[in-house]
Amino acid sequence: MLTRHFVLALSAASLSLPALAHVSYTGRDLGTYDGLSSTSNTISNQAVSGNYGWADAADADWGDSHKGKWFKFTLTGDALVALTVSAHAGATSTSVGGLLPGFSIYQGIAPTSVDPSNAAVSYLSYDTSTASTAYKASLPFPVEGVWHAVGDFQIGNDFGAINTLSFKGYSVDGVGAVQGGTGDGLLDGITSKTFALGAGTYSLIVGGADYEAQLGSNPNLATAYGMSVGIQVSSVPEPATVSLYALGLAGLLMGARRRKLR
Ligand SMILES: [Ca+2]
Ligand SMILES: [Ca+2]
Repeated sequence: MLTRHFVLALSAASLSLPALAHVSYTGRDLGTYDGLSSTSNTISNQAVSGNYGWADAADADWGDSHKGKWFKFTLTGDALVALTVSAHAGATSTSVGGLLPGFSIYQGIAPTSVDPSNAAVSYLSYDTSTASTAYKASLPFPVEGVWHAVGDFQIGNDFGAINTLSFKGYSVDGVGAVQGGTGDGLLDGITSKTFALGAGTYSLIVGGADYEAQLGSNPNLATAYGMSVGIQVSSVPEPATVSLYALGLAGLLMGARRRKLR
């Protein structure tokens, strides 16, 4: 359990202090897109602690946000957004391969507050902050952490800021029922899904989908599992195009029917 409540924001010229495992998007901003053209981006060499975070957060008592890796992206207009999370194929100096990825996306981001009396101090969001603790106390059931992998949740910081993350969907590696959801049909270390989204800023939280891996007997409980995350943004088909297509299809079907009736 981490007890650090804030990180010092150093000058832009110097390296920032590690944010430990509080919610930070540093180095994990997938970009800003207008949805008018097709474009893509990939962030590699990220890692998450343990192979179970997503599945644990998809169960009845939710999960620890520290067991997910947080990314963000911004849309300035409607877009189709395809997200792909892949396990690293093999071990690296800082992580192993073998992640069974699950991810959820939400509209909204975990707040970071800059102390108005001391601009050098910023407060990151985490599960046991004062704001998150008050939120947990307001829930009608006990939770392990504030991360809800298959629904809305709130997370905040010690400065009192708290945001709702509005659930938009998930994708999880596996076949058939996976804790909290349905697998993508192929257990291969990759999971991908396309979402139709409107303008806004979104969080993507990635974690492991191996529910049993959280058992204390698991020797890899705290092992870092490597991943890469890809985003492919394309435009939403124009309604006119869709209806013309639909009209064309209807025409073809009518023609086929007429031929059949003859
Ligand atoms: Ca749980
Ligand atoms: Ca898969």
